[in-house]
Amino acid sequence: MAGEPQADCLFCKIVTGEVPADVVRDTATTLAFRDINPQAPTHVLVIPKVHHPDAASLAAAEPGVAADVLREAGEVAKVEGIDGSGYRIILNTGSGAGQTVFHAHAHVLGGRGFNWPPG
Ligand code: IU
Repeated sequence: MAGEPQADCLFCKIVTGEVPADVVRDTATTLAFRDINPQAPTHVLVIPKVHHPDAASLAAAEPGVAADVLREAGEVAKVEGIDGSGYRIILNTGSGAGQTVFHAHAHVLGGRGFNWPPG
């Protein structure tokens, strides 16, 4: 059922603590932790604690939690000190766009320059 933990989902296991993560922030509805393969000096993932396969599905089913994820992305940028110089919030959606983990997550990237359009 949408929103329920999935036994085979890595990020659900990080939420329960079954799989360890370097946690940056923890709220009632979200968890923020460092990406294991950072693409920038700061690279943090913000996930909802509920399981939805991508950000659009999350927003459709639980818009309040989707808003929590975006708000937390901004809080992460502040505590990591990248809010002044600018940062990226990235929501890869679908394998063709590079999504590899099908539990909604926002990448928060900063601490270096970025190109446009993105690769
Ligand atoms: P993507 O948007 O689905 O491609 O992002 C998934 C991210 O999850 C990716 O940047 C991975 O490096 C990251 N990740 C992680 O932090 N810990 C893990 O155990 C695994 C992937 I697997």
